[in-house]
Amino acid sequence: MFDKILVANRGEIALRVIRAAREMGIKSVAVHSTADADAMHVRMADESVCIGPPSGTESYLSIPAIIAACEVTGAQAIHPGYGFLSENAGFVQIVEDHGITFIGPRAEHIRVMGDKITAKDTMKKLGVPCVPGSDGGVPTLEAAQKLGAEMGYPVIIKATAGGGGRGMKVAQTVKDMENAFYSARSEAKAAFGNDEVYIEKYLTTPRHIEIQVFGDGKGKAVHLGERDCSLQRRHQKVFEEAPGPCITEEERARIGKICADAVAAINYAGAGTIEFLYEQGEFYFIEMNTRLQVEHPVTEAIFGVDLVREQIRVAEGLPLSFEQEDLQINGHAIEVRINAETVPGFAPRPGKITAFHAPGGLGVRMDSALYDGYSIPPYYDSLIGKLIVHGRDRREALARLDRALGELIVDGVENTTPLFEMLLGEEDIITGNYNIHWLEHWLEETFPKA
Ligand code: MV4
Repeated sequence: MFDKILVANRGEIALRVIRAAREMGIKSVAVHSTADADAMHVRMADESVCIGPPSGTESYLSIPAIIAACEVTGAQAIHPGYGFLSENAGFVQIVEDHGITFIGPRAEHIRVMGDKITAKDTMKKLGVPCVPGSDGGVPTLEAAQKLGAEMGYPVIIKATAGGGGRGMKVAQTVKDMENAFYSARSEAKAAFGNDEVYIEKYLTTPRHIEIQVFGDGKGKAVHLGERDCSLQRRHQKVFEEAPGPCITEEERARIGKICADAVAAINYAGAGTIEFLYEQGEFYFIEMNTRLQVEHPVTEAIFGVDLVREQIRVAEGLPLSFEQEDLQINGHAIEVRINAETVPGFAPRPGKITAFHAPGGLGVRMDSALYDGYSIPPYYDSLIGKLIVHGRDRREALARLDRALGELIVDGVENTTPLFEMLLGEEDIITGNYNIHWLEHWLEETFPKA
């Protein structure tokens, strides 16, 4: 059993991990940059270590500083949160080489899923349905054109080192192929130092449905249903819900079992998310995330489980604390991301919080590291809070979201709260009738040329 863990992150996710640790009787160590000396995660942890200057590269991404912080505090394990070092296989290797436990999957699984061609090939062999496309990398324009002709347009060209929407180009017709192919390749080279690309049939109006999985690292795994994360802007999710408004119980059981069996077969350890595009009743694998995700609380709400506690248990070598049959969905949950950004421009707005009041009451959870008088530093992500509501059904969750947004006070910095008040008035949001393009179209028509 661990008696002390280090949290290699900041903001609300650092609090999330510190809270789980405390409930388990485990002491926590916060690390922080000089810009975060007054941050809530530093106050809430049992101990803290300053690991560097404001820049993320020199602090939360500094592997030597984090390993040293573990050594001076005697922390036996590291929880990476999301972002930063959470999907860095090299970091995991170094952590393990120092006799410290990484709370997350093995380096090998992070590496496999980080290369999107290898991830897809692995999933395909494990029986997970994938988007039709090239078998592996496409080395030349001629090969790309041949595939386009065989598959039919539109097609999408993706960087194997990409993910999360970076380095993708759509070719609507054969005429676009030359441009799309070479620009995808050169963007990939510039962004990732790897110009390998692959090609898929482009799905025009899918939803983004992701399946939460959890493995014990010893061949056992479960799924915790899906989240619909289709409401995104420039590949940044803004609103997530579980269960997916368009997914039937039969579809969930079928794709869920496929995903749980796949991760069980590779002895996957801990939390993972298998991302799909969903169109006309079919699931198409696109990527797997080997971390705890920002939107994990909607899954926690409907299943009544603590996913961070479970991650820590699996890292300690304990079995999963639930079987698939124990996992029953109760009601509906929605998360909205409160970002310190303008609406509708989404320009970052760091600055001082002059008043903060978190909503409360039945079915309301606010995960935030804000407090009155806190200054949001300009160096990091603009996520300042997640409001998660849970109701007996989707209608109740929506009503509760409306009520909770009314109680929320975040004064001093512009933030995305007004966006959600507007979205709750939209028929398509009320009925769940949206896809991955809905939000950007709505923003364009609601805020013309803004
Ligand atoms: C696609 C696609 C359509 N067809 N692949 C964007 C992020 C990355 N994870 C995969 N992405 C997409 N892949 C095929 N074959 C459309 C997208 C996409 C998207 C996916 C999920 C959520 C929002 C999106 C917004 C634009 C494009």
